[in-house]
Amino acid sequence: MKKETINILDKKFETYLTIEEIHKSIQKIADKINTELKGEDVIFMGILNGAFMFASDLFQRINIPAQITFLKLASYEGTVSTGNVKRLIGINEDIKNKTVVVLEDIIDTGITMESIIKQLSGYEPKAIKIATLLFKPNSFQKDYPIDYIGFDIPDDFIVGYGLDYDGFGRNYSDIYSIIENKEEPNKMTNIIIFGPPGSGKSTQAKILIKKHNMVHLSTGDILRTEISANTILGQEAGSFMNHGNLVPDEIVIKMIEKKLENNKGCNGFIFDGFPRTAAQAKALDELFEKYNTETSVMIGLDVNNNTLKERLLARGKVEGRPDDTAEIIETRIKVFSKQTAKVAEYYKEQNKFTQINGVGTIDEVFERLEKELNRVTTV
Ligand code: B4P
Repeated sequence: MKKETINILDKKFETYLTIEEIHKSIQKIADKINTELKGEDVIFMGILNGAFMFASDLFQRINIPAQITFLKLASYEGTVSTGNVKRLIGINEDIKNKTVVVLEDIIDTGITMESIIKQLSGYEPKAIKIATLLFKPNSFQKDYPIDYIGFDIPDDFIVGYGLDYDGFGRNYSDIYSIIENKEEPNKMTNIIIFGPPGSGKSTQAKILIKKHNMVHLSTGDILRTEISANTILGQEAGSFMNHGNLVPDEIVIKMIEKKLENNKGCNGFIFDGFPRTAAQAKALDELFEKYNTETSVMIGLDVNNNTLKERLLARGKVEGRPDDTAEIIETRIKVFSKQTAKVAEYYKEQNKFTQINGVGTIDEVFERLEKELNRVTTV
């Protein structure tokens, strides 16, 4: 995603969610509501001012009979101080026995929403559901359920798409997060070597780390070490690997999380064999965000299937790896095209994917790899 910077009053913000991402997420919420609340007497209640854009975009996607109204929170006047709790105004409709869906742009501590629920309960609706476009899990202090969430977000201050900074910024269709006081991004270079089994990922990664002072993370190697040490993780992973299948995401992601934690502050990582699924790619982005860094580039090695099979069968003869047999190699190549190839799309969308020809001698391929990396990164 290309980040755009905007100024609102004295603050600077950068793109956080684009309108396309927002609409995609709202469509998912609408699909869920259309299914779950079918046959119910439904009334949507948008909380002003922030939720007006969300309410409008969501309501357009609702295809079950439903009403919509808007409510505002106002401070109590002339009475004792009530802290942050505000009075709900604008409930003109009879909501008795109806299913109310409260629409909020953002929920953080959850205190305001708790007060809304309490006040609405007095009108005896059949049920109260909550839909919020944005949710701050780290700030949330309450324990009531939130039925529909567009995005979980960190504690940053955000504007746009109905959200404001001192009354301004609501008109932007994208959502922006504040950049003031944010740390400078970590100067790490993080490279993902990508390709089918036998394309030379490990082979090239091993040469690359000799030349650059970076940390090599090969999920295949880490898993094989666990297997030979006969750890619980190894026993579990072995049953998948020996059949040529992928090890479940949660195992691999936890493993990577631990490695990143142990190598905080290094110059950068070279990943080979990871990420292999969209879930792993997403998890890596989230982990990197925690360390204030990001993927620099994914570089693909393009090799035809016959060459892949020849290389892996040759390695099978020499090293005797249990997954380097003709039948398991076929499975691994199929697993790659079915489950892993699409990971490249994830990085293409971020403009971070590039590819080189992976056929040739190891040195020839390395030369191409170095040239491409020099072109697109600072290694
Ligand atoms: P990996 O260890 O990643 O094994 P691989 O895909 O076969 O590639 P590798 O990197 O070892 O081999 P390379 O292409 O360098 O994965 C093994 C298994 O672990 C997976 O099937 C899966 O079960 C599990 N797994 C790993 N990561 C996972 C994840 N993230 N999620 C879920 N499961 C995961 O080299 C192959 C051979 O070709 C070598 O012998 C090499 O010498 C040779 N070679 C390389 N380049 C050559 C060249 N240019 N010319 C001639 N030979 C070459």
